[in-house]
Amino acid sequence: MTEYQTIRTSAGNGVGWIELHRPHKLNALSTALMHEVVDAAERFDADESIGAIVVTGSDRVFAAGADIAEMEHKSGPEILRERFFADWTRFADVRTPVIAAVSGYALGGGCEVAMMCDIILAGDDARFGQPEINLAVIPGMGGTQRLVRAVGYYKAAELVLTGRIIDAEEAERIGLVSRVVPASELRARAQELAEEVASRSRPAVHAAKASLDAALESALAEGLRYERLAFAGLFDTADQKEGMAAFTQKRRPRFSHQ
Ligand code: CO8
Repeated sequence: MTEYQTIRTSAGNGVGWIELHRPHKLNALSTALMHEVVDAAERFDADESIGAIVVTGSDRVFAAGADIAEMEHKSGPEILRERFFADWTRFADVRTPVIAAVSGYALGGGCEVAMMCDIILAGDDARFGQPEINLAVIPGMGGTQRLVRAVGYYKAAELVLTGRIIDAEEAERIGLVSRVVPASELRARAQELAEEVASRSRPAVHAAKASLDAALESALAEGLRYERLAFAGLFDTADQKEGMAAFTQKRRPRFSHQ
């Protein structure tokens, strides 16, 4: 495993874990942390043995947002010239499904990182919000875009315009999280869920993730065309033959991920 300063990584049973680890700064997302998360995610993505990635924080905090101390004195042109935080798009672009396992605060950039993931599993102590308006800025890592798509315009507008922090129950009710579990079980449940995804045929999983992304990024007709082509493409995989043969032969499939 690579040595990282701001995250910890581990892997087992087809699942790669990325744990945000800046305990004294509530896992504030620094540039260094972004580079390490992107590096770890891309390494797991390139690893044939990994079928799902989990991103998590500590029990107290997933991430309290972008590192305010790092941003405080920047000018607008600097943000643009340095392409400040632009590399998070590489994290959002990995083809392997990513599960955010959120305990405690997921605020600002923390909430935005969670929304870059495919599934958000929340401990019952989780808190979500886009409080940037209190700093006289706005979300800058996709918050205004992904939150609208996740929960609809009116709820997103309320949260972004007031900076209100919501609990896990409300986040589930409005569709921001996939599922709420007892905080004490969060890691075990995330591993179980990730193993379930990792056990499926990788080509099908990658095609499913890409098609789901197309739903967020394109008009319906375009998305339907994308899905149809992706569906047809899977009929050239060994796993499709195995999956359908196993069904007709009433046995469990053995996927080769080819
Ligand atoms: N950045 C830097 N340091 C932070 C951050 C942060 N976002 N959040 C907490 N910390 C630090 C505190 O400064 C403190 O450090 P120290 O002990 O050295 O003084 C330590 O973490 C502990 O924090 P608190 O004492 O504040 O802990 P509390 O339990 O009292 O409060 C909160 C917890 C409520 C989470 C509080 O820390 C808080 O409100 N944090 C800031 C939340 C926030 O505003 N987040 C949004 C940040 S802006 C953003 O994410 C924009 C992303 C888009 C960037 C796009 C660029 C192009």
